[in-house]
Amino acid sequence: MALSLSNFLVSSIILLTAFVAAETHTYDFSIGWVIRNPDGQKDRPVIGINGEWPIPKIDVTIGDRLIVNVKNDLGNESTSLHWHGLYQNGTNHMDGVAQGTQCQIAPGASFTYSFTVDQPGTYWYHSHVGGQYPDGLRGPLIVHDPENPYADLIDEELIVTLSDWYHEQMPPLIAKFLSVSNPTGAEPVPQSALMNDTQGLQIPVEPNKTYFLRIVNMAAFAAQYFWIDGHTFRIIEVDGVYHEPTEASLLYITAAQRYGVLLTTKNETDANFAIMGSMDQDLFDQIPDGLNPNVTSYLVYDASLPMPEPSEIEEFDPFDDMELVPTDGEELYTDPSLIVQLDVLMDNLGDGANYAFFSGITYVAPKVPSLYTALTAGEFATNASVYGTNTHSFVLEHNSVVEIVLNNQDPGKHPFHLHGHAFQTILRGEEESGDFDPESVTNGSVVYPTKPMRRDVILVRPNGHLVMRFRADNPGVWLFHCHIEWHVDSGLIMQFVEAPLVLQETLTIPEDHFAACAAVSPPVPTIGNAAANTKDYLDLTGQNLPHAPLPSGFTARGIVALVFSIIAGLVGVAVIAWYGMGEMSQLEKEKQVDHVQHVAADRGVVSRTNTAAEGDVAGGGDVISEARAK
Ligand SMILES: *[C@@H]1O[C@H](CO)[C@@H](O)[C@H](O)[C@H]1NC(C)=O
Ligand SMILES: *[C@@H]1O[C@H](CO)[C@@H](O)[C@H](O)[C@H]1NC(C)=O
Ligand SMILES: *[C@@H]1O[C@H](CO)[C@@H](O)[C@H](O)[C@H]1NC(C)=O
Ligand SMILES: *[C@@H]1O[C@H](CO)[C@@H](O)[C@H](O)[C@H]1NC(C)=O
Ligand SMILES: *[C@@H]1O[C@H](CO)[C@@H](O)[C@H](O)[C@H]1NC(C)=O
Ligand SMILES: *[C@@H]1O[C@H](CO)[C@@H](O)[C@H](O)[C@H]1NC(C)=O
Ligand SMILES: *[C@@H]1O[C@H](CO)[C@@H](O)[C@H](O)[C@H]1NC(C)=O
Ligand SMILES: *[C@@H]1O[C@H](CO)[C@@H](O)[C@H](O)[C@H]1NC(C)=O
Ligand SMILES: [Cu+2]
Repeated sequence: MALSLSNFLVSSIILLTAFVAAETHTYDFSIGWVIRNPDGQKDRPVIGINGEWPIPKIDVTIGDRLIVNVKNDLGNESTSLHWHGLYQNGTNHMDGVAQGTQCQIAPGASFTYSFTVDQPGTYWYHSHVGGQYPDGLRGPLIVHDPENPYADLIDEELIVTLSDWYHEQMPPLIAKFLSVSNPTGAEPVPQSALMNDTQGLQIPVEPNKTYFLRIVNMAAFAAQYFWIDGHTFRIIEVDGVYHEPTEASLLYITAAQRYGVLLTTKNETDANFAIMGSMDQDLFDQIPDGLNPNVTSYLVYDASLPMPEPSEIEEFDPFDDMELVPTDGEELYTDPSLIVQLDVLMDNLGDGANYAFFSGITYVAPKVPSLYTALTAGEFATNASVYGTNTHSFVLEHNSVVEIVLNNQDPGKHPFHLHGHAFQTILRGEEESGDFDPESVTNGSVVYPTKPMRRDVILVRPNGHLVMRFRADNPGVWLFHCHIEWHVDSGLIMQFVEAPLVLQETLTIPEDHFAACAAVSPPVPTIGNAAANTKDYLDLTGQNLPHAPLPSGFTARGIVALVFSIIAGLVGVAVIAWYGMGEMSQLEKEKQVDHVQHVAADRGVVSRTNTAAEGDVAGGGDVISEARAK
C-alpha cells in the first residue's frame, strides 16, 4: 500500500513536471508569393511565409505542442505542410499529405496543424502537394532534447540546410518532365546548389569548441557531398535517431536526409576553412554547360583573414551510413509477418510520358483521402482494395513486423522515405548487385547486423537493393516513396494502412479539416472508398486510374524517334512529318480512351490549382502482397 502510494506520488510528480515543462508553440503562417534570388543569378517568385523567405526555422523541445495555423494566400495554388520525420503517433491526420491524410488547402482556405512532438532530432517541414516544395516551401524543424546523451560533449549548436535550386517554377517544369517530348523521363537539372538558402555564407566559430552541427538536405533532387576542409566530425544523429559517435570526413546526404555531427574547432585562429557542398552529378542525365555543382560556405575563425578557395577532391569516397549503430542498441526485428517486395522501374504510358512504378503500379491519388476511407469503411477498412488500385496500399496488422524488400531495377539512385516511422536498414546491395536474393541470407553469405541503423530516408544504389524492417506500432496511413520530387510526380509512391480499426476507435478529425475539403472546387468527398463510393466499399467503379499502357510495339526509343521525326517535320521534311503525325495521332487516340481523370499527368499543375478529382499525391493497390513467414 505504502509502496503503491509512493509510486503514485512519484509518477504524479513526473507527470506534473512534464506538464509544467511542456510548452505550446503557436505559429500563424500566411503562405504566399515573394520574389527572391538566392543564387544571385535570377529573380523569381518563391513561396514564402508571412512575406519571409527563407521560411522560418521551427524550434521546439521534446514534449512540446506545435500549433500551426495555415492560411493559404497563394491565390493560385493549393498547399499543405508535412513535418518530415515526425512520427505523428496518434495524430496521423496532421501528417500533411494531400489526398492521403487530408485535403489540399485551397487558395483562401485555412487549416490548423496541432500535435505534440515526442522525439528529439533534426527534421524539416515542407509542402506535400504536387511537387510544390522546391518552389521554396521548405524549412528546418529542430526538436531540442534536454536528455541528449551527448550533451556533455556539446558547447553550441549550428544548423545548415542544403538544397538544389531551379530558376523555373515547378508547374511548368513538371509539365515538361511528364510529357511525350521527354519519353526517357530525364529529370530537370537544377541551376545551382545552395547552403542555408544562399551561397558564400560565413559561419563564425570560436576555437577549441565543440559544435553540434545539424545538416538538412531540403533538395528537390540532388544529393550532396558535404565536407569541411581541414576538419573531420563525429556523427551522432541520423534522421532524428542517435547513433554511437562515428568519425567521418565526407558525407553523402540525399534529398530529405539529415545528419547531426559533432564538429570540434581548432585551437588556432590563423586560418578560415571552406565548408563544401557538391551536388552528385551522377543523378543528372545530362550536365548542362557551365553548371557549378558546388556551393561554398566558410568556417570563420578570424573575419579579418581571407576566405580560402576550397581544396579540390579528386574522387568522392563518402562515409557509408550502413556502418552506424543506434545508441539505444535496438536489436534487429525478427520474424516479419509480412514481406512487401517493391520492384522499381520506369516506363512509358499511353500518353507517351515516362512514369515510375513499384511492382508495375504507378501511384495515382484517390478521390477520397485514404485516411478518410480508413475511418469510414467500417470493417472493409482492412481490405486494401478499398483504397484504390493505384494508391498501392498494404494493410498492416497492429504491432506486426513488416519487411520491405526493394529491388531497384532502374539505373538511377533513389532516396526512399517512410512516413510515420524510422526503419531498420538491414541490407543495401552494391551498385549492379541486382535483385535481393533471400538465398544469400539463408546460406549465410549475407549476415544481417544485430543492431541496424535506423533512419527515415535511405539511398538505394543503381540496380541494387534494400532490405528494411519496421514495427507497425503507429496506426495511420503512411506513404513510402522516393524523395526525389520528380519521381513523386511520376508516381513512385505506395502506402501502408496501419491498424485501420484502431484508427477508427482513436482518431477524430477536426472540423476545419473537413472544411478544407469543402473549400476545394469541386469539393473533395470525405467518405467512401477511393472512388468515393459510400454504398459498396468494394465497388471501385470510377476510381482514378493512370493513363493506359502504351500500345504494344512502342518503346521509349520509338517515342524519341517519333518526337524527332515531328521536329524534323516542322523544319520541313514533309514525308517524315507525315509519318510522325500518323503515329502521333495513334498516341493521341490512346490518350482519349484513357480515363477521364488524367490524374498522374495533370497532377503537377492541376492539383496545385484548385481541382479536387485530380488529386495530388500518388499511391494505390492491387494489394497482393507476398507474405512469407520467416
Ligand atoms: C501563381 O502566381 C505566382 C505569382 O504571381 C506566379 O509566379 C506563378 O507562376 C503562378 N502559378 C501558377 C500555377 O499559375
Ligand atoms: C541557417 O539558417 C537557419 C534558419 O533557417 C538559421 O537559424 C541558422 O542560424 C543559419 N545557420 C548559420 C550557420 O548561419
Ligand atoms: C581548450 O579548452 C579546454 C577546456 O575546454 C582547455 O582545458 C584548454 O586549455 C583549451 N586549449 C586551448 C589551446 O585553448
Ligand atoms: C586543443 O588543445 C587541447 C589541449 O589544450 C587538446 O586536448 C586538443 O586536442 C586540441 N585540439 C585540437 C583540434 O588540436
Ligand atoms: C566542384 O568541386 C569538385 C570537388 O572538389 C571539383 O572537382 C570541381 O572542380 C568543382 N567544380 C567547380 C565548377 O568548381
Ligand atoms: C549464397 O546464395 C547467393 C545467392 O543465391 C549466392 O550468390 C552465393 O554464392 C551463395 N553462397 C554460398 C556460400 O553458397
Ligand atoms: C506510438 O505510441 C505507442 C504507444 O505509446 C508506442 O508503443 C509506439 O512504439 C509508438 N510508435 C512510434 C512509431 O513512435
Ligand atoms: C477485398 O476486396 C476484393 C475486391 O472487391 C475482394 O475480391 C476480396 O474478396 C476482398 N477480401 C476480403 C477479405 O473481403
Ligand atoms: Cu527516385
